[in-house]
Amino acid sequence: MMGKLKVYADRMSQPSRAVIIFCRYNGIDFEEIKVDISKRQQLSPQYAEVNPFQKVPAIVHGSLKLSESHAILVYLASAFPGIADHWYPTDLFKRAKINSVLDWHHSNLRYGTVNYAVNTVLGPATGVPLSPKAAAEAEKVLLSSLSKLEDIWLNGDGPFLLGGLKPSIADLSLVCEIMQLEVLDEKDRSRILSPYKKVLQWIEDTKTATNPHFEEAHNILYKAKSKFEQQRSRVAETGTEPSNKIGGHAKM
Ligand SMILES: N[C@@H](CCC(=O)N[C@@H](CS)C(=O)NCC(=O)O)C(=O)O
Repeated sequence: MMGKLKVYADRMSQPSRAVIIFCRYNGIDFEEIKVDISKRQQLSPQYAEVNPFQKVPAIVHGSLKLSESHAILVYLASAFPGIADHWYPTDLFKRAKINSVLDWHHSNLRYGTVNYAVNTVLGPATGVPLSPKAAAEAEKVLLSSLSKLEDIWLNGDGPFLLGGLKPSIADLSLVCEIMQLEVLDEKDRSRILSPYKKVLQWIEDTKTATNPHFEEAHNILYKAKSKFEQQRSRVAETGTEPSNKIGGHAKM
């Protein structure tokens, strides 16, 4: 018999949140084991036994140890009974298109989002200096990805990716990614996202479709957002750099 599913995660990590929300929404019985990136726990020898790549998330299910959130979501949607078909359809054409979105995500939306957030906000909190040049390059990738989302992936009849009427694992993964932009200065976040009306609506639709689990998993991010806002107003008032840190020496 398979033991209980173990999910190794840090909720400040967007792919970790996607896996947690999927498990919670679908009533999968699992144990969440926090791997605190701010304490560099992902680099411990114990965690390397679970995931030799030393990133979160990862799962252990029976003798299976699995890293990479997309592979994890595909496995969970396929291995657990009673998961609604819309998450990862059995129809091969639909499944292939979802895989296509997931592959695209890594080097486009995720690349742009992570590098923009690290180089504008998360950097100092994670021991990495801000780089306006790297941020400008990341912004180009991010804007191009958002416009591809708007014009191509969200160009179907339904409210979700590929014209879906209900969310798939790709909706969950990509929306969790974009949510990382919550930590930005509001004027940057709004400048980046506000031109993409379909994207904004799709974020809301994905939240609604997966709540209360979506908001519950994002609470930590909302807390970090307000901490960063307070830091920014302190810097604006006093001209001094923030001393308190959120996160670790890692990419979120
Ligand atoms: N492609 C991987 C990305 C995993 C990843 O980059 N995780 C980050 C947190 S979002 C991490 O563990 N960073 C720790 C580090 O770089 O040391 C996935 O989808 O699971």
